[in-house]
Amino acid sequence: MNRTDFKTKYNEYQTLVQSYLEEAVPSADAYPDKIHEAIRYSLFAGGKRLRPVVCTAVYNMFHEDTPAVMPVACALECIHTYSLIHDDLPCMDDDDFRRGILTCHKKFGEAIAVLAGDALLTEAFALVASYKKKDMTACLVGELASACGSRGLIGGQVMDMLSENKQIDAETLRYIHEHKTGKLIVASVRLGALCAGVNDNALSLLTDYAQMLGLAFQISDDILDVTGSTEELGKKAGQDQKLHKATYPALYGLDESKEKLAGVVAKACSALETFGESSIFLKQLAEFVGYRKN
Ligand code: GRG
Repeated sequence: MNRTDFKTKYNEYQTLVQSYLEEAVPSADAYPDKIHEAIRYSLFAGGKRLRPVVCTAVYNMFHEDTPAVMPVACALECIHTYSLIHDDLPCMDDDDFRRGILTCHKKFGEAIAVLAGDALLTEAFALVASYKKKDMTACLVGELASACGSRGLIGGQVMDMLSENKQIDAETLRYIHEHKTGKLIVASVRLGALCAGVNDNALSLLTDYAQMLGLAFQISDDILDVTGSTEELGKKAGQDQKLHKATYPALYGLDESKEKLAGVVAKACSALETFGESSIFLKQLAEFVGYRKN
């Protein structure tokens, strides 16, 4: 699969996700319209749709009926958007721009932004519960819930906040990355695999891949905050340094961070070796995630 084929496939998955979300989320004029306007404002602000694309691609390695996994894939985007809305609030990172436009609280006020995030989190579980294989509902809900709770991304967010303006060690940095960003990416891969009904061995290999993909995502996010522009990122560049955040460049410097990133992308790819040809898209996805521009 060459670069163009990869991009075409990625766009194909993105389009499926976009269409499903359009129908799944109440229209902006549905009563009470203020909350639905806010939800749609953030959800359709032009994100990469990485998590649903990952989930869909993993499912698609084993099954051709790609639309079947959409409720679960789209649930991941709802969770992701909720986390961004809450992360941007004045009581957290206090950001004015996200995905190139005003943050939800800047546009709709803090109370509506909190509620829009809450509604997206809740809606995500309704979507997962609507997955057609009803004997899998409890397993899928459990997987997603544990990725989102205090032992998942909330735990990572807490440690990230508590580490501001502090010198932290490599172990704490790893905890933050594994939880704040990694858990939802790992859940994206595992949910796609569980929906596809893979065996334990395949699930374990895909989980290894997912852990490396999550780490690659976060190292590259840390690097982009230093090397990217506000225009490219759609949010203010240089914020991590300004807030004295725990990051790879802060702990290891830029050059060593780039070396570590290359190692992690390579490990992600090697976890997929046994899947052969069918894993080419996921391998290219690891490179895309590691070396993206936003
Ligand atoms: C529940 C408040 C709360 C936080 C949990 C996930 C998380 C912790 C916070 C999200 C905010 C954040 C800046 C996380 C770090 C990296 C990240 C997830 C960046 C944005 O993800 P992309 O690049 O964004 O996939 P797009 O806009 O493309 O979807």
